[in-house]
Amino acid sequence: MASGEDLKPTRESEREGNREVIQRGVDKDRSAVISDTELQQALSNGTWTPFNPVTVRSIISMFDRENKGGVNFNEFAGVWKYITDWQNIFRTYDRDNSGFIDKNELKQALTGFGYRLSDQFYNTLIEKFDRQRKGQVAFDDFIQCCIVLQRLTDVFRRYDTDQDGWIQVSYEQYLSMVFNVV
Ligand SMILES: [Ca+2]
Ligand SMILES: [Ca+2]
Ligand SMILES: [Ca+2]
Repeated sequence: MASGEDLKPTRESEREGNREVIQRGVDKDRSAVISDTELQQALSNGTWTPFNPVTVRSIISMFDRENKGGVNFNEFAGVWKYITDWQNIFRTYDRDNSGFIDKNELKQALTGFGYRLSDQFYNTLIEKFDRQRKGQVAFDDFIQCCIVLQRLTDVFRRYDTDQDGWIQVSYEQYLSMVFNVV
């Protein structure tokens, strides 16, 4: 980049009209498609560890309409907005600005999204999504936690037609439910 323009996506994305600059920077091999690897390299989870590849895959597949294993520049606009929205949410709930979401912050976030979960279940969530074994979750793992929770809840709701929080499913229904998510 001329004039030493900073390509850091987190900062760029906050400015309107710079999406094209970001896209060119992220599309390292100039294929006009942004792959998992290219997106992963462009993203930061706020620590020195690589951005969760499972989260990257989830996000790409949400916006990749033709199943091409990446997103074109048009779809990338959606990807970038999605990630920026999550960044804002993460910052809002990371009350102590630690760069991590601890159990209480996660509780406030998910309660804010409308989930009603027990204290014990928050321990389960942290254990499951805390890839760095810090007892709290980084940005990428926070997104992953929310995506998985949302998908599982959607599947559950489809069966819980009377919305009482209970479902009765057969073995094969149960398998289909799980296959919808994994
Ligand atoms: Ca590419
Ligand atoms: Ca925090
Ligand atoms: Ca029910």
